[in-house]
Amino acid sequence: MEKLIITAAITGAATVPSLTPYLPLTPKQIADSAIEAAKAGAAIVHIHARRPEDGFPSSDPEHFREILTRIKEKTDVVICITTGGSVLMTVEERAATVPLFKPEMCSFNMGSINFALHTAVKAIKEFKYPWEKQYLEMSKDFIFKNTFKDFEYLCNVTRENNTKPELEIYDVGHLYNLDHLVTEKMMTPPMHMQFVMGVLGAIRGTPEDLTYLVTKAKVLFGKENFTWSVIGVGAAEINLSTMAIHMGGHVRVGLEDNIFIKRGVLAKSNAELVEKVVKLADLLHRDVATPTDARRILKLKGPENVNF
Ligand code: KMH
Ligand code: ZN
Repeated sequence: MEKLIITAAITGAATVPSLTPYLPLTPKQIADSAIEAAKAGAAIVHIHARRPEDGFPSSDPEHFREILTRIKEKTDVVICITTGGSVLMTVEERAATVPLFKPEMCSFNMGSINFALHTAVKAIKEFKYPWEKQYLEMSKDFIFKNTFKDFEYLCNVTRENNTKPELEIYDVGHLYNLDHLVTEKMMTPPMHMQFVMGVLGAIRGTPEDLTYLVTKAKVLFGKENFTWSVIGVGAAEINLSTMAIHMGGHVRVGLEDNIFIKRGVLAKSNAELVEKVVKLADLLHRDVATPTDARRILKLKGPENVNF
């Protein structure tokens, strides 16, 4: 079996600061946390930015620039920049970092969903920042828009910058959206998919759902034409990671997706979540990929070809 690529999703846009004091917020905190996760065994770090003063999701290129340059200074980890952004951004804003920084990888969301975060409100006793409560509550009526027009834009921008898309599949229909792009020759194999499981508004993180997604992807694209990884959002994180390690997939963990190291205990860092997967991989006899291995497995252009 191929080595296991661990991705660490450092801060995201769905976790709000009041959920955990360990969420990195400033560019320096985000970069330090990514470097620590890389040292713990992550071959890829998935990067969002936040406003340093209050942790609100940011699309400011200068916040990204600081994060990216700090990480590159200290490690050779592969950097995957979000184009998911946050609920209030247009696709152009969300993807602006791709032509600017020409990263090795970026996320590419494969369909529209009601990305619902409102249930998190009841877990928070006291809000640290004024924006958080409304941000969570408004998601009850929010469509995370990723239309065929948006796909066309992202296909062009990723192709032009030789940035490998990490295809975020939140539901079975998203595989069919991708199949359409392949048929239209807008997307060419080999492709890398990230099955995002457990978001309210999309597929859940059950074993049969993961098995179905992997099976369906093999039927549609042929197993030699793609690699895959899984995100178990929330409690599903470690269970789905275990399945993926066993099935030959790859794994993403991190405070963007899950804030607990075990039931009821907050993870103190992204590195702690990565370390848990490294231990799991060892128990399941799967070697962990270095960034160099990940570049070979995913056929990436290399850190010498980015613009930061
Ligand atoms: N927060 C994840 C559930 C993106 O950044 O483009 C999905 C994600 C999307 O990581
Ligand atoms: Zn993300």
